[in-house]
Amino acid sequence: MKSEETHETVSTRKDEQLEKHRVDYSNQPLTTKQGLKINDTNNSLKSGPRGATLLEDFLLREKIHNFDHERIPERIVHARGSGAHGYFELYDSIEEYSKAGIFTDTSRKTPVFARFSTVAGSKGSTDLARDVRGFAVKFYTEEGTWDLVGNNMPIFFIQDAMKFPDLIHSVKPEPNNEIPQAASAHDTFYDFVSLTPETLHNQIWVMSDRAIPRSLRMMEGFGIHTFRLINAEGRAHFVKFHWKPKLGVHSVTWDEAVKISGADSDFHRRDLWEAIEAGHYPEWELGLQIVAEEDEHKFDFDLLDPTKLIPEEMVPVKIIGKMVLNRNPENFFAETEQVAFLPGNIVPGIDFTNDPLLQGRLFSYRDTQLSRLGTHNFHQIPINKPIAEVRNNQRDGHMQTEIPKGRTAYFPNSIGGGCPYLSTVAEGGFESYQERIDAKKIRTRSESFNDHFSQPALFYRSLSDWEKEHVTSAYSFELGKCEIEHIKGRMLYLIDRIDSSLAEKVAKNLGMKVPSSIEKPINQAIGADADVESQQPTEKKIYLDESPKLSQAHTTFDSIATRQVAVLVGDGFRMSEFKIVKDALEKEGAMVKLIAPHGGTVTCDEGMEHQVDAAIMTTESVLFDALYIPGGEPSIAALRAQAKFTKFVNESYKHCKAISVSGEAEDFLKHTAIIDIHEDEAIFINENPEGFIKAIAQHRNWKRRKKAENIPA
Ligand code: HDE
Repeated sequence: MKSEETHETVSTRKDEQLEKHRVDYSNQPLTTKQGLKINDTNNSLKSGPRGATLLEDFLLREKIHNFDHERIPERIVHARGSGAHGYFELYDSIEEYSKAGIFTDTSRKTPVFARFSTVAGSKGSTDLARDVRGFAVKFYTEEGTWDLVGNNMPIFFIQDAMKFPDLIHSVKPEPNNEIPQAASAHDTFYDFVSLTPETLHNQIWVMSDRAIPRSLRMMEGFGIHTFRLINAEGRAHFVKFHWKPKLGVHSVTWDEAVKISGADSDFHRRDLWEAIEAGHYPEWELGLQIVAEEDEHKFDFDLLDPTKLIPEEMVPVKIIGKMVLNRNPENFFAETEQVAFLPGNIVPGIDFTNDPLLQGRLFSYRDTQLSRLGTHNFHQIPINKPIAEVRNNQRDGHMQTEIPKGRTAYFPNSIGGGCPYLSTVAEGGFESYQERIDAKKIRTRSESFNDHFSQPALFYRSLSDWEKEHVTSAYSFELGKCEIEHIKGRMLYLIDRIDSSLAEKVAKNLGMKVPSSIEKPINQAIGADADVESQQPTEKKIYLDESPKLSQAHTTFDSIATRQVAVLVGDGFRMSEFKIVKDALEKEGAMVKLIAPHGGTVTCDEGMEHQVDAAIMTTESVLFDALYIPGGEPSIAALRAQAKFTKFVNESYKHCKAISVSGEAEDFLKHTAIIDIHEDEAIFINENPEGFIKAIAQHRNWKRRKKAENIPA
């Protein structure tokens, strides 16, 4: 912080910094890159009106040259992403654990930029792929930038960075035909997974609803690795970082995900953008699981193993602050595409551990920016620029945008007065945590990492019935897409070691039997030199019966804020009924959208015109959370005249959504595939909106699911 500044002014410093780089072309003449005004940007310079284009045409060359180079390589993983600006605010100081300014100073609002992403798909792939979601946050703190580069699942597929290229090569489209895009359901992925049982924990999370979120605003985030917090006395505690969404953790069903991919493949990106534009700022609370250094070995798993989580029932999450995202980027490329996250970006008060996955990431992210952004000066790109002052002797290279003054670019120096000078720890200089190490240099995996079945089994045991059914269907779908029998067999063998009832159900769907043994050692992937025997997976342990916090059945169900409610109407719909429901829904923050047989406007029975949000031919039920149909004879007749309205209702029912109807709309329901309109807890007929609102907040009426499965939509 500069001496004349307060924390309040610092909180806007990132925005002020970005403002210096923003350009506004309104009311300005068009120029070349050299500032030359131009009078024609539609025609090239030719030898006569029908003649050849001349090489001399510097205007054409400059324009096409720029165009030729507009794209940069997409991220090798996490290519598809959406970002937003916001701030982080601390509730109470945790100086007992960390000396970081962001964790001790409650008067600060630290600017942040967050980017959410899928992992496997390309930049233009669907948002609704079954996949892990990236959850990366850049904190522009006063002591330097801290990046918390996490995912929406608390564990990872592999234990050592060395295996990352193998994992990613196996999940990406197959190299011979570049198929399938943004999908793990293919042979190479399951070949790798079935030979690498450490993947099974993250794998079962990907089979769960966590892999198909309803919204980026409705998913948790996790730092995954165990990190360290360091206090002012230099004492360390282990820590795991958690982001808890204020709106709870909610997902769509696989059937919806497949259909959303066709109806609006930007569904998550649009949802985030529109929520922020509408002033419904997404919020997450930051929580910490803190473990004393002396308790490092008291768990049944290794804290350094990134395929393990610490159940919240064993170490509760301490909520310490919140992140609010309140501003969309001005320009997708300049901000969301060029943002460069580095797990190695830490500040005094936070430090790494020896987690071998984290250790490898410390190299990878800096390195990858070179091929993506083309220069080691990527920290000078506005979105990446720290708000803390940057002064050092690192010089030159591609796209150096600063002009360092003076004769010296080395340390120590006397000509430059010894500047820039070093800071002591007391002055805020960074000092790595002094960890005692007494070991052999060795290329191996710790035996304490060998338990691959206990936690996937704990996860599965902790799920509700409907979540378990979704996991079963997901495995059946994914393995059903594999063509090679022995790969499916190996997977069934491994799933059986997680949970036999799950394996039996999946095997039945595949038309196979669960094998009692497999031919090759499970860990053949370890390699010739490794001690294969010592690294075989151990038997499943049960150290906790269930961890309710792992199930989405125990998330927050108290709000319908930002939920999208479709209202099906034709001309002549009954205004008095509609108004009561609309007002009640909007009071609770829901977004009410009119869907009509045509675009433009619809006229209600009171003669007023209402703007249509979407004509039925341009939209689908899967883009909404709930459905309301007001009465009015002509309106209902208009809905019946287009079969897609019936499909809309059938699908809303199939996906277990809350449905409310009034007046003649009750009759309309009788022409759909719904049978028991009077018995369903989330179908409301001529009732006041309170029950409907509660049902929307419940997200889905899973009790309906068996009947819903029979709907042929
Ligand atoms: Fe990444 N990862 N990763 N990763 N990762 C990248 O960095 C890598 C891992 C994560 O929105 C890349 O700048 C290795 C775990 C997110 O820009 C690359 C290993 C976790 C993002 C890379 C991992 C993540 C990335 C590609 C194993 C959760 C997107 C572009 C050692 C804790 C950040 C880039 C954004 C991106 C490497 C494992 C999360 C290639 C080598 C574990 C959220 O550097």
